Parts: sequence; C-alpha cells; structure tokens
Amino acid sequence: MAQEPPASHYSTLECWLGKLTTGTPLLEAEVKQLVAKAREVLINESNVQPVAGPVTVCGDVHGQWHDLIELYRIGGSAPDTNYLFMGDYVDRGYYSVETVTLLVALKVRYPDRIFILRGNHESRQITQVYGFYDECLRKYGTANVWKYFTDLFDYLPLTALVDNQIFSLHGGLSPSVDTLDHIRQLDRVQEVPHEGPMCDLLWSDPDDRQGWGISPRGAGYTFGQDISEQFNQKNGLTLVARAHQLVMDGYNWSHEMNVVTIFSAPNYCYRCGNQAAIMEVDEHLQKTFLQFDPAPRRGEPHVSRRSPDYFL
Ligand SMILES: [Mn+2]
Repeated sequence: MAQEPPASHYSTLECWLGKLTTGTPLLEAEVKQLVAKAREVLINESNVQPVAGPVTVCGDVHGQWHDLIELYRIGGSAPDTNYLFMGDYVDRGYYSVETVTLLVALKVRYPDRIFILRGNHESRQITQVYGFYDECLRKYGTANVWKYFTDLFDYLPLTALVDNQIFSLHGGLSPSVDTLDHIRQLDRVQEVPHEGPMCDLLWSDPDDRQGWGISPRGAGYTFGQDISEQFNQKNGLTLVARAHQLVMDGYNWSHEMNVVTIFSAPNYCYRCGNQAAIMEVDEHLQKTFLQFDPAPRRGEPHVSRRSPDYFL
C-alpha cells in the first residue's frame, strides 16, 4: 500500500489552491515543488487510465482561467464532483499559467478524483508558438516555469477509460492502433512525436468521409464512422469522447453517437462566440450535457452572444 503523505503535504496544497482559485500564480519555487509532486502521481497512471463514474468529462480550456472557475461553479467543486479533463489547458487564452497550475494542484490534492490527460498543446514545440512560453516569460521573467510544466506534460496519460465503456482522449483514433492494449504498451514519457500512434491520439479528428483521411492540421488523421464503429466494437466500448475541435454548442455528437466532441472554452480566443459544455456521466453511464457562457473578466463588460440582457 502507498505511504500516506505527511499532514504538511495537504496544508501546503490547500494554501496553493487558495491562491490559485483566486487567480494568483504560485511562486517559481512553489511550481517546482508542485510539479515534482505531480510527477510522482502521474508516473503511476496508465496510458489508458481507468476512471470510475460518476465523472464529469471536459474538453479544451486553453488558458481561459476565468471560464475554468465558471466550469467549476456549474459542474460542482472538487472533490464533490469527479473530473476528467481531456487536454489543451495551455495556449491561446491569456491565463495558461493560472489554468494549468490550478489543474495540476487539484490533481495532486485529489489524485483519485481528478484526471488530466495530455492534449496536443501539452508540448514543448506547440507552446513556443501559441502562447504558454511567452506567458511564462512575461509572468516569471525566465523560462523555468515553462520548462517545469513541459517536462511534466511528458507524464500525462494519453487516454482514459470510464467504467470500461467510454474511451476518452484529446484527438482521436490512429490507423496504427486497433486495441486499447496496444495503447497501454506505448512509451508515453516523451515529447509528442510528429507521427505515429501517440501523435495520432492527440491530433486526429472524426470526419463525415469513411475510412482514414489526410488531416488538414498536418498531424494525425481524419477517421470515418466505419473506423469508429469498428474500434468501439472491437474494444467493447459504447463511445469515444474527445475534445480538440471547436463546436459552437460546446458538444457535438457524430458517427451516429459513436463519437462525441466536448469543448469547454466558451467564446474561444475571446472572439469565437461559441458556448462551452461539459458532460456529466452518472453511475449508470447516463450522459447529461451542461452548457455555459463566458465568465465576466475583471475590467471588462460581460458581453454574451446568448444573453444580451444580462447587463441591462
Ligand atoms: Mn487540441
């Protein structure tokens, strides 16, 4: 049996969570400590991490910390609600530091209640282009915090399996992966490769065309309903739940309900006008979608496409 952590472990984490839930970044030395604790938790998780229902499944957050707090308000706080986040915590939004630090701290505080998978943005290469690297430099003055987190990202599980039925991951299926056992055998502790099974799981998208297709993203593949049906049948699954694509209602069924896309960044990039959603899965695997709009940010008027009378 694993050794109980000392009481100071919890009081330190509670202190950090107090800061992080009010939007205060941790000090660089605190991030270093947090990441070391997180590595010890994540290294023991599987590439296909088992998750028990009830659990609330979430898609991309992309540095929209205010909206992550709104997600918690709507979905319920940890540890009363169990969460499974399917990647893309950083980049695009302006609060990647606050967002990823909060999620990692929750993971360390409640390791059996919160699960965080790897998205294609949890990568050294992508974060140098889309915002997280620059944000770390701006907020800390050095790239150390970026280095701590991107080193940690190598340990994030690639996929999860909810009650042996719902296969969850950031992107989608891979032509080089037929079975969950194949995924379990991958060596995931590395930068996201440019091709191959690990890349595909984080980059692929479902498509209306049958079979495998070339992805316009330049990584991963597109896969048709025939592929989803075969994969679900072969692995005894009822559903593939994934994120990675902006969908205007926050969730979108495809492939005759073999696949669902969940996107949890409302008004993505502060201009897309989309709703966000999360998917509650109960102990009988019944699914309920909760949609939400952007949270007001300090110093800005709350402008929502859906409820223009909010500020009248
Ligand atoms: Mn993505």
